[in-house]
Amino acid sequence: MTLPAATIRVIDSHTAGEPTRVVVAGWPDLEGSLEERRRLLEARHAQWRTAVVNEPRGHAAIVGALLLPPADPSSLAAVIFFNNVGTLGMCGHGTIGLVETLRHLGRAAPGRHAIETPVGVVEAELHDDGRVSVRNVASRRTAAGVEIDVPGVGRVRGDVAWGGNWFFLVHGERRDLSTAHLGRLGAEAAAIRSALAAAGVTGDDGAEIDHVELFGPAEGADSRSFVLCPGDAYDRSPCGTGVSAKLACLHADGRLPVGRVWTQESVIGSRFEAVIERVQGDAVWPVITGRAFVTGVSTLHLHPDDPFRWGIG
Ligand code: PYC
Repeated sequence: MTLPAATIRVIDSHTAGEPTRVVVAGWPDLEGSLEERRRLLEARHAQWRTAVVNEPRGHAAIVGALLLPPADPSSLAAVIFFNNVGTLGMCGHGTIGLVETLRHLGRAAPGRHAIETPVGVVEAELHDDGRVSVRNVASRRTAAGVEIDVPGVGRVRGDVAWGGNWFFLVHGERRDLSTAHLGRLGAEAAAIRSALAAAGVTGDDGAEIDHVELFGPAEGADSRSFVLCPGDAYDRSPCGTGVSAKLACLHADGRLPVGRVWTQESVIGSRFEAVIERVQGDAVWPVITGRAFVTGVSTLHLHPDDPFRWGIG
């Protein structure tokens, strides 16, 4: 007897060039708090994750967003973000993509909406013109001027910061942040990430620093960046959680007051506008604004005879 193909309904979008694939239906049930469900997704549903975002249905740059009913009925949604290697605490571009997807489905109107993520509740404001502003979780720098020796790169200095994920923000302004140098940028950033792990440099409670940011000058923006994501894809957008981490570092250095707009450009030239809305102690509350566009509405088929039904890798 041939088993029927499992089907998963997804909606694809991109935010400033970075793809998000929202899973609308077809994922097996997960029980518990959002953090417990995130751990279950990692431990027991890894093959569903790889089926959705990995080749042959996806690719390394796609961030998946499992749409779930919120614990608080006044929230718009709950979400667990994931990629080709695991789950993410938060995702700025993904939240913008999720809100645009819900707008496309007729489930989000302009206004402010709470969205539950494993690292806390964020607020997404859908503007009349289609832009979305994400009031992210409290972000902060946890270590400044960390120096490490990176094999093949040399001595590197940077800051460790939390913006919903853990980041290492490399000091210095480089002039080679362009798509012509993606291979070299990715290799250097990956070498820095490995050197941090080898040197025992972590986020809070030993958390792995799985994102690395390189910075350079930009024309008509405050800064340009290259962001390496955990599965080695680079972020096509300026990375919402990465910009949050950047704002925390700028504020800690006395370089960005509350309320001043910071424009961050990605390595492909797309932009987010960001602002620190409030500060308490060493924590800043960033608001990141960008726009997403729906690019596809599909049903993924996982045929039982397909040797790659669970994706490659
Ligand atoms: O926008 O926060 C973000 C993000 C994280 C990983 C990819 N994009």
